Amino acid sequence: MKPFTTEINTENGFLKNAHNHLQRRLSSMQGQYFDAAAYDALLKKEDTLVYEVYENINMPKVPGELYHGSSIVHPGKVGEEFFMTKGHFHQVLDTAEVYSCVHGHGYMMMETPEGEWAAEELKPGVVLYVPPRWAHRSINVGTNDLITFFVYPGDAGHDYGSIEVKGFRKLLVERGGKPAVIDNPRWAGV
Ligand code: PAN
Ligand code: ZN
Repeated sequence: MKPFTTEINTENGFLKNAHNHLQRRLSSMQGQYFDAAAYDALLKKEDTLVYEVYENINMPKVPGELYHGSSIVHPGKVGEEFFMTKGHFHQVLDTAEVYSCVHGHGYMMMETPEGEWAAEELKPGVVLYVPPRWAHRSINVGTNDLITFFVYPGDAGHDYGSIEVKGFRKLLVERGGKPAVIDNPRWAGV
């Protein structure tokens, strides 16, 4: 493989020459938002685009490679809960990831299989290190697109399994006009 460049548009997150463009609409996030009635009502109106990812993943799936790209979470809410990515553990749990925020305002919600959790604020200039073993989900709490640039090892893979079933332990919702962390009522054992 030869060196190559791509170019990120810091206003809209578009990654020129990206190998892959993924779009996730509300309909592909069934069961992910805690307010099911609000989800159904919103989906009835429109199958809104929630987030997009431009990625360079055409390299071999080996630890020495670095998959990278941009993630754009559009602004919006389902009930009180902010628009967010599905979120995942890495399939190879012992792999880390770096996120750099280039636009907008959000949080990264994170947790380990052992029950630790953390929510770090994302705003332009912030570089976040997601250590090995920490599941991660980007959440847009602002009124503009939340745009991040991410880099992770080529062998990491994605494990959506447990999060699709019960979500993260904590949710980020709007309370009194501000983002607030609450317990996820759907989380098994709660
Ligand atoms: C990112 C994420 C991206 C979309 O590339 O995959 O932000 O989020 P979901 O994969 O949770 O839908 C990353 O963390 N890769 O490892
Ligand atoms: Zn990841």
